[in-house]
Amino acid sequence: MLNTLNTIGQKFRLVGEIYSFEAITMGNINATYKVTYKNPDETLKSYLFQRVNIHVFKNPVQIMENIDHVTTFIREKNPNQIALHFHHTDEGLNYFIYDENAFWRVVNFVDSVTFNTCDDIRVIEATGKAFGTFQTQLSDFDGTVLYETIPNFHNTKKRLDTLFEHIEADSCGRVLEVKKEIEYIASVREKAAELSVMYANGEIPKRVTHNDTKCNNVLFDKKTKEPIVVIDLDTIMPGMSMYDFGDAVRFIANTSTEDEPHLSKVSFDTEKFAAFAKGFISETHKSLKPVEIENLVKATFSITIELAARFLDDYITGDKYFRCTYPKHNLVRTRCQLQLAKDIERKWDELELIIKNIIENLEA
Ligand code: GN1
Ligand code: MG
Repeated sequence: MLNTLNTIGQKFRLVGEIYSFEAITMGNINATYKVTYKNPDETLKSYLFQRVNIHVFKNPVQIMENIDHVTTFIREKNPNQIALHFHHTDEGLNYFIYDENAFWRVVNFVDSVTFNTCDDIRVIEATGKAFGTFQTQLSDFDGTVLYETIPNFHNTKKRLDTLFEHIEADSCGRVLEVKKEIEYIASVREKAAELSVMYANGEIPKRVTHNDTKCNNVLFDKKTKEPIVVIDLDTIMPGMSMYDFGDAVRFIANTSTEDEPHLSKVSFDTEKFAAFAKGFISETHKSLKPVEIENLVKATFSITIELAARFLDDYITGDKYFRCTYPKHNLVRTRCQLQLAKDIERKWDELELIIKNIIENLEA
């Protein structure tokens, strides 16, 4: 590994010598290493080396172009804000293809802390603000220059159709085991797909969205716990604003982790939901249309079902997409998301009321 990292570092013209490196296990798709260099003057500087998963991102060059467009835009608009800094090779590229299959990129390491679960209401509200600000910063960005790097990424209807096709095929013989899960998904299939159908029909505005708004995609200052920068820009594409909201709360308002095997620990925390919503809506409400605000709860439910469907689809087709650390990892993830979706369904009216109150307070 050290040899590979050395070659990559040279390609990106990093100075000094590798002092230490470690694998970062967060993230279900790409492989990431924190690599620390000793500069000629003995000081240390760290970078993140990332090998992009080209099975998932079929055209990684397009991703890097998207990232370049978006980070340049944000940097020019907010010169004082910390932005992601990707390194370039001698050829002026922000990626390097090593051997045939390895697509590498290098970004400066930002000393910070991230949260996989979070109980601090203040931090949750700040996360909402960070993703809301991110979206408003891009509200005048020309989304037509962006590639749709994973087509239909958050097309819930298509995701569900694909799942049911794969259930029909049952290529790994795992369908019988997940009958109950399939029954529940089938019972909410139409409701969960509704917003994606409206979006396809042009009834919901097309925004430039992040599309992976887990709270661990925000870096926080270690001391102040204030957000520093939104990261993981791999899936920036045109999309629905409310899905960014929904994806964030399905993660941050879960009382447990995304792959909690003990379902009794999994529920949807309305207080955390309220805190995130307050932060997000305070930043975005001026630019959002009524149809986007009115469907925030439905979006939360829909994307939770969508992710359950994606995990289940991966499980019944042989675990080829998401990184699994044990054999039934995708099934555990599916069950956890379904538990959460059921709880969101139960609390639906209460959640709508929370949104209503936030809007009323902002208008008052
Ligand atoms: C994947 O690898 P990571 O954590 O950035 C996935 C997201 C899922 C997420 C679930 C490109 O993101 O869509 O919501 O796992 N990214 C891709 O944890 O599929
Ligand atoms: Mg991601």
